[in-house]
Amino acid sequence: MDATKYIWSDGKLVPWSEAKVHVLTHSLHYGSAVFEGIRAYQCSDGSSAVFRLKDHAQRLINSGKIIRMEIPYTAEQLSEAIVETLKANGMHDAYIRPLSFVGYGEMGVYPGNNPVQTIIAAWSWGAYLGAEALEKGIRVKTSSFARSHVNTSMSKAKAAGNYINSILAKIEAKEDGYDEAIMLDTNGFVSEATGENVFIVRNGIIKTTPWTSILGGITRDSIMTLARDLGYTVEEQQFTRDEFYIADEAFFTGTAAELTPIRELDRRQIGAGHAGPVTKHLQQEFFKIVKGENPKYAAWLAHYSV
Ligand code: PPE
Repeated sequence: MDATKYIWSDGKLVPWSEAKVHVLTHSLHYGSAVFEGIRAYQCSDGSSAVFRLKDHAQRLINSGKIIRMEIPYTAEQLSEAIVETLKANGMHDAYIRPLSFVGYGEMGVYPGNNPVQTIIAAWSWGAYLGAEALEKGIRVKTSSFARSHVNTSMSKAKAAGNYINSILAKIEAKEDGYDEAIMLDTNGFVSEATGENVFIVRNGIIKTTPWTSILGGITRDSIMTLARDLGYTVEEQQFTRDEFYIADEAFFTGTAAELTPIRELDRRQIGAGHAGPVTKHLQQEFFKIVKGENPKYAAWLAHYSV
């Protein structure tokens, strides 16, 4: 990651290298932080736009609510701060990382009256799973680690602590020679990947896992809306790994991963072994939307100029 100029820190723009915390920061010890991943894209008309800015800001607040962390900003205030950060850094496109965390004060699991701090960083982040991945698709393995039970770690919160589960699965997948892992839920159904939601296409029907043990991905929601608008049937339904094996197409969605095709799961080739026609269609239309080339979805874009 290349440094940019400033990080927003509770209302102040701090030089990148000076945005620091104490080593006894509560969140560093217990994972008591919530965060967002947001992308801004340069549009075809030369302007720039943050994709679904308000929805991301609101999800940060919701994540805080779930883990009993009160973030002292409204979604509007967070959205303004995000745009301010992009402008201060002169960024036409960016990956944006807001983070709210429990700061220095008392130690112990109980967060007590420790301050809740918020920062917003932005940097350039290219294709998350590699430049070729968006084109050719990736190789995936079913993790030996299950996604947490719905009453274990509150997956609807984008909480730092939840990512230990993802880190375990990601290390295992990488070391076993795969690009990414999918995790099953504690009932054995496909849940999501380490930082992406998952879709399969079979017999013309698009399926994604229901909003149970997964993060409610904003890209997932965008793709479901887009696909339905394009006339596809989309079902939020549980499915098993063996249904995945015989899917015609499969892909991941996420802010970082965008729409990444899956060409293999557990050494079974998925469909033709490269991005299928539905995947390609949705990917093309998605990239048009984020670049402001489809006026139908103008409400998803928060334009700004640098
Ligand atoms: N599930 C998980 C567990 C997840 O972390 C993400 C985003 C998603 C689904 C997709 O959500 P959305 O971005 O709203 O469509 N993962 C973020 C972090 C990735 C990272 O390595 O850091 C992201 O894509 O920004």
